[in-house]
Amino acid sequence: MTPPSTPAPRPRRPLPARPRWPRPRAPRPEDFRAPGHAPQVAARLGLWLGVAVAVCFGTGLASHLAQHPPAGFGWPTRPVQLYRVTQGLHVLSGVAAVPLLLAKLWAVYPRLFARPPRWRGRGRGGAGAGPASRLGPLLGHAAERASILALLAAVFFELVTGLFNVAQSYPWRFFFPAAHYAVAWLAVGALLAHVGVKLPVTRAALRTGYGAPAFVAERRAVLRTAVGAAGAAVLATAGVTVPGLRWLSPLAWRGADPPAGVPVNRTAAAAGVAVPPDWRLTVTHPGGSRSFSLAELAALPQRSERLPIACVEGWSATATWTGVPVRALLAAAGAPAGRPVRVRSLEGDGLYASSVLPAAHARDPRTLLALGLAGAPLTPDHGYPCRIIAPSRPGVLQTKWVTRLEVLP
Ligand SMILES: Nc1nc2c(c(=O)[nH]1)N[C@H]1C(S)=C(S)[C@@H](COP(=O)(O)O)O[C@H]1N2
Ligand SMILES: [Mo]
Repeated sequence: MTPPSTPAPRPRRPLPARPRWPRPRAPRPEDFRAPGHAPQVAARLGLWLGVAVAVCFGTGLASHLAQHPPAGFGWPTRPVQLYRVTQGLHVLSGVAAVPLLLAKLWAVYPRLFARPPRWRGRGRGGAGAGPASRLGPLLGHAAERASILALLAAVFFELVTGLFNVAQSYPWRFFFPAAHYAVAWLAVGALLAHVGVKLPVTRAALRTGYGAPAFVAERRAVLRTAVGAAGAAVLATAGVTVPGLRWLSPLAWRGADPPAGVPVNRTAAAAGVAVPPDWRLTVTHPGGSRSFSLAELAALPQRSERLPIACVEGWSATATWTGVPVRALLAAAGAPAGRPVRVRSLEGDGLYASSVLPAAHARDPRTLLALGLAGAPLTPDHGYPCRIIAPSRPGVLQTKWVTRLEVLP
């Protein structure tokens, strides 16, 4: 037996040269090649978004004025559906803005990778230019970033808090109406600055159609998808306020509650309201006062009106309310006409425990102290024994469980 021969060592082949990967670097705007990232798309999305935001801001301001009328301003009582329409537009334009904003962000986010102009080295100032000539572009870049951050923060805050509000969820410590109103001004200021800065780019992008013919189809598709998504979001929620659309709106946050088809925003139990057996309505005015039992109110001439409750949360519902016209009631109490009236409820405290009927609403023949809804006495949750229902008025001011009307001097 011969021992197994050990094979002669083969000559070592040299390892292939290690491939030289390019050094990793941060992405640049040019790396994002999808045709949808074009200024032509961003400009058009910006227009749609601008319209949605303008409607949202204008109607939001209207709602603020209706709830907190400054001296000398009177929110009109006609058309009867006015507040319902403005608040519906407010909430639905906000809903439309969500997909539009996301699409706009997608279209422009590659710009976030644009690098600030160089501070040292080959500056833009050219040979011999000192650092001072480079400070301008650098500051400009920083200012642009800061303004976009402010714009996004403010708009996101408005859309997110608005959506939480319609869902009646308040997972924060601030007071929603005040914060939502204040930040709206920040958002609009930042938006106006942004539009001003971007106007030349936007104009140029709109003038060049969709750009190179090879990209037209895809750029159009991006735009259509975004606008289609906004439309779908509106239809999916519009039934909350548009009569007849409820069947189409699976995301409507309020339905038509039986039996009257009017949702209940705050139940009597939630408000801690218990009607005492000796309940009376007191009407006071500078010249005296008078009180009425429920039977006495029911014995006054009654009037029925089809009027909507239009909640600030965007939902609305029309129903037939029956009761005593407030102006007739004030006259029966010997109160002077043409004055604003404070309405107080049985709710001890709470933000909506009282409201003020402006003079125009107090003398409007369609403003009722309602005792009934849809042909039946008010249920406790809708405001038994009586509640205010006035035309073109935010729901939050349609005070339930009324116990006192104070004609203001
Ligand atoms: N006293 C009192 N009235 C109130 C409220 C309240 O909380 N307390 N909520 C208001 C709000 S926000 C709305 S939208 C309407 C809803 O009326 P409804 O529950 O009969 O639909 O009542 C208003 N009246
Ligand atoms: Mo409301």
